[in-house]
Amino acid sequence: MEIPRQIWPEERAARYRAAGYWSGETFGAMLRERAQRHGDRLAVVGGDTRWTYAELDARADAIARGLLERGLKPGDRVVVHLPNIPEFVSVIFGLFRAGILPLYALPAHRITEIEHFATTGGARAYIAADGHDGYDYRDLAAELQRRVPRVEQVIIAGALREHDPYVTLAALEAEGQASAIEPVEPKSSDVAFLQISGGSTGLSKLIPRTHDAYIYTLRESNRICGMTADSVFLGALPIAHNFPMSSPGFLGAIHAGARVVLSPSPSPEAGFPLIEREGVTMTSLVPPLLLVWMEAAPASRWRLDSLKVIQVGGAKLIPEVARRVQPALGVTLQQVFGMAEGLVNYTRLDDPDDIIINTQGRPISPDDEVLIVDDHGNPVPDGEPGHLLTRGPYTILSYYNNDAANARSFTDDGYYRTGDIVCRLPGGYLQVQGRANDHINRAGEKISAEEIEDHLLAHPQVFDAAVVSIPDEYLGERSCTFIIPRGEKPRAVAIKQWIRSRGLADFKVPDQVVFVERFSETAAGKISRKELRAALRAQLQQSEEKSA
Ligand code: OOB
Repeated sequence: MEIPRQIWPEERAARYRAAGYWSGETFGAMLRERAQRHGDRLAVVGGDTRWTYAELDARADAIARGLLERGLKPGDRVVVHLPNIPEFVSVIFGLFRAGILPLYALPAHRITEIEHFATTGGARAYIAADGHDGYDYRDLAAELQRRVPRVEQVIIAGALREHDPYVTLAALEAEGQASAIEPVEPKSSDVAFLQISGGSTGLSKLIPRTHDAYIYTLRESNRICGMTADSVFLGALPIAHNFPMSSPGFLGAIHAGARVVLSPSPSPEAGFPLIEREGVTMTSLVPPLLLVWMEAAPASRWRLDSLKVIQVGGAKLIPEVARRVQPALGVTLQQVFGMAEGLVNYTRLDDPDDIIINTQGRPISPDDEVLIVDDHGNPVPDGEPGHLLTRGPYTILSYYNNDAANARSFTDDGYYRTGDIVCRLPGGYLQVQGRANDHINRAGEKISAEEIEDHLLAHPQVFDAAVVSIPDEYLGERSCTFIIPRGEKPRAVAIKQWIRSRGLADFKVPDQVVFVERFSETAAGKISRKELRAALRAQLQQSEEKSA
């Protein structure tokens, strides 16, 4: 399998370099520079751990050497499956420094997803915590190595059980400290890591991001969001997500020489005490969590007044909620509309309230090219909804190792088809209207209808299944699965249990199960899955309205 690359047409690459967007810096060099400049300042806080920039830098060095000692090579891929613990940060900087590519899995992912990432990414190693949230990742590691023998090594950030054939991160670091290997700095145009896509059609795709392009977004995000060396960023959402990673996120904080505080959970119970104790100034939330925080804040015994800015994104924030953020939490709201493939939009801190409340911001870069087109690819007038296509200095040109998805998702002239329906307003601000494709955006977690339908069809008592998104007051959207039973009707709980038993993330378990005798068909005969899902959604909403 080839090493992941992203190669922009030379004319565009030259332009982005000349404009100073791509500065030639790598992640490894970035951390080294910050450690030299303010080595004694705190970089990462989490649990009982408090690492300065100098300590983080030394750990990253040891991890890089330890990985190379163990036979991993620059360009190799490693699945990183870690919750919000300080080791997340030391591990990825160790990998960056060795030129080895982390592939970020979410803590919620289970064997089926991890196997898919390891296989499509051609991963040679798996780095996981011992346990988190009542789940033991060491069991997953054993199953992964059985299924994907290419994953030769398992590194556990935590403790081993007796007879576990793995190495601990602590042991790897000790090996690295004793090693004389000198890691070779990758090029800034190299791919630094693989992100995973929301997976609108079928399984998640792998997103290769280069040092140059990603560091550009950090630098600009910091400027736009007011992240400085004096900021304290709280990682409340799982930091493997692109949003809390880089908009401006914990990597923005490291770029600024600021402090990163990691919360084991995004709940107010976990986050609020950390805000008071560490003097947190900034965090990022998805809309449903924002609601929970707004609800909890007035009665909380923790002081939250250090908090100045909250980025909210990942799913649509409704204006009625947006309007209440400043009064409820005493912070400036910043809406973020972004995607792991690249393009990120922000409302600016000094934008008028109307813009902050009613739009999802405008692009980071003057060279982000945004096209809004109708179903035939023709541009629509400003203010009218259309498909959002984009290219620019940090939006990818292709997924890794997936020709079919690339043919679908990119135009011949290099635009990424986002799948989002948006309107462009004066000043280039975008308003998200909806989506063209069938995924469910459940509190910011993206679920592919097709992926879940495939698992449901494997159930012996399922004749046919359709998964649709239903508007939900709390989650934004919830997932509802319609099932035509085969033979005896299964129980709804059995269907949910089935999805769990398939080794999938918990957020993919259907929120609602509805049994139907058949799917309606138009007079013309069979209808597309897309039309079918739309018809089922309308049907359910009608019957719910009637019963309300
Ligand atoms: C972020 O990244 P992904 O890759 O998990 O999901 C991207 C998709 C977008 O295409 C859009 O459908 C939806 O998530 N989305 C929003 C939104 N922000 C993202 N829909 C409505 N309003 C918003 N504010 O979710 C992500 C990546 C970087 C920064 C922020 C979010």
